[in-house]
Amino acid sequence: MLGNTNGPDHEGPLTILKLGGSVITDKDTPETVDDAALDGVLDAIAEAQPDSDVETIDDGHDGNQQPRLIIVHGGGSFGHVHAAEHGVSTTEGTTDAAAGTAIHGAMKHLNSVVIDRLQSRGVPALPVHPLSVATRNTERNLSLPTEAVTGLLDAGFVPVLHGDVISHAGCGLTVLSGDEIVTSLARSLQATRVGLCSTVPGVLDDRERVIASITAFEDVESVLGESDSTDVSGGMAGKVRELLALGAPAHIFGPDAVSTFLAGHQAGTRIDGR
Ligand code: IP8
Repeated sequence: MLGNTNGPDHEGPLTILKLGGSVITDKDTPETVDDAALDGVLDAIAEAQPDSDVETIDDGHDGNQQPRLIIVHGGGSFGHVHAAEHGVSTTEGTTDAAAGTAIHGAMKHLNSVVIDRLQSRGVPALPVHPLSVATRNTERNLSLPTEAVTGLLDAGFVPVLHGDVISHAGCGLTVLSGDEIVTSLARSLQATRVGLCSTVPGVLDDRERVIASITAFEDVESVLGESDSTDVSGGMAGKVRELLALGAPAHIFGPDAVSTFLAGHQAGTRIDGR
């Protein structure tokens, strides 16, 4: 469990923001970006950047107190369409390299759109492709080394990772979801705050109202239903359970609340199991 609120002493607070694939793509049309939605969230990210100039962010040996940001995005109509076509999921693998490049290639394409649009807004975004660094063992445990990400952060960049296919012992390649990337990085890098930008404005109660705060799963179990702890692919119950165990405050919110979240305020549902 993480106890810190600001990361290691010499580093600034670390925020991890996930952009849901359903938010930034048109889920009904294969490999199609939802331009208005993507531009809206990227505008909010650009406006929240304290200083987009890499050279002025790096202050050498004294350490970098600048807030740090990692962006992760999901697959939407890019990765998921190809994954479904090839029967690949977080548990069903493929040993077909062409299937792997079809899924990975679609995600790289979406990632390049996100990166280009962030850079055009002055955000020093650079890609980190999980396929090249992450793996799962036979017990399904994820290993996601962080050096590539921390190296970019230390140099003042904004790393942008994405759901992907990765090697999985005994299965060939399986899907690594953006949510898993977020929780893995939040733990290993002791994130200060985590935000999941989703198509819904938060975790909803049985009358479709946003629940402001969740501190224990029992509080929402009757509304969300049982969660299978092995369900990493999206159900809200599983998501809430994962986020409660994170050791850092997490928020689930809609696209309109990205600015609010990045400004450090309450956005959507705050989930904090500490
Ligand atoms: O949309 C899945 O990422 P997610 C990415 O975060 C692929 O679940 C490759 C389908």
